[in-house]
Amino acid sequence: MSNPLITIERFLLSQQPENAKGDLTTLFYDIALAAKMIATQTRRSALLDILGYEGTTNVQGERQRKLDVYADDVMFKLNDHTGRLCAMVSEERDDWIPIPEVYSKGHYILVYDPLDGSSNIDTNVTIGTIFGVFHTLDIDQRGRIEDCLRPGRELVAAGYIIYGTSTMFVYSAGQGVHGFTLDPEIGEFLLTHENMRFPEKPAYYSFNFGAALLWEKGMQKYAEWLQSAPEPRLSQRYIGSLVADFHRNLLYGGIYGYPGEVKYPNGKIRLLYEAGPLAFLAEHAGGYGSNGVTSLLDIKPDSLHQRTPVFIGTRSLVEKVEEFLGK
Ligand code: AFP
Repeated sequence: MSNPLITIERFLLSQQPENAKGDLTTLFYDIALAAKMIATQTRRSALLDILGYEGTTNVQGERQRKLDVYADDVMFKLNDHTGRLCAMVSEERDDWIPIPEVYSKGHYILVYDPLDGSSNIDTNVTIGTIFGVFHTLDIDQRGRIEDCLRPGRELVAAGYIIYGTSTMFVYSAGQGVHGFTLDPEIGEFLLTHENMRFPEKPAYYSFNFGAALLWEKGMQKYAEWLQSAPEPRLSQRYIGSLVADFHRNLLYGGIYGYPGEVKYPNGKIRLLYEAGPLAFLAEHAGGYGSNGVTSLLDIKPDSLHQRTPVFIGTRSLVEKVEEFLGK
């Protein structure tokens, strides 16, 4: 018998606890809608002549591209008025985002990187959106900075959207990691990857070896180990687009790493809305995310856009980094 066709809506409803109000379910549904809008624009971007720099600089000091701005706008506008959120944090905005007073507020905080890997856009390389969801600390308040500065361990859900040869929505609300593929003809996400787990035997490692001479000794030794010790031999694959590298390693097994180095002494990846949500997904798929010393999920950010070294993927490979960096 062939597999049943299950839409994202049907799957989300089937996962919803009986007494739940459905706020989280509808939040996911709106993020899936954002995914469709961003995917459509991404596919048409060259045609619409919107590629190129926007001319503004975001909080990371990186030049924003028009698609980043569009993706940020879509995420914000689909979520500010729904009454489900009490705050948001976006990679593209300096400060946390309160819900406008004219709208009612809800219990959740949404943190997101609307378009990660945007330096790859002009070359048609896969990019992604990352998001995480926290519950408010005080249900009677409208949302405060302390609701946003939270360790990944307190996430109630996380996910990413990957804009590749197909568009996929991957999420976990703590009961497995599930992936849906967009059928562009009918505009629906269909369940294609139920209960994703890192395979036992990894296949890949993903580091920017262009920076290897700038890494600390322990990191260089780990790289040597990766290149010589594992059986069967691992292959190197590095896209330089976090979601794409993470997604491939989730499907085939492997590790993505961005250590500290001279240009980025604390690593390049952001803790709150990139490393934390992906570490949450990794743990729910049998993997692990670390800063080289401790779980990424146990680090409470001091600031919204804090960076961290990241090692994430197959548990045994990530634990090995901790061993080498601890030596
Ligand atoms: P951009 O959004 O500027 O393309 O950065 C992407 C990213 O944060 C992450 O997705 C990549 O893994 C990493 O940077 C690549 O950085 P390097 O080019 O230094 O390897």
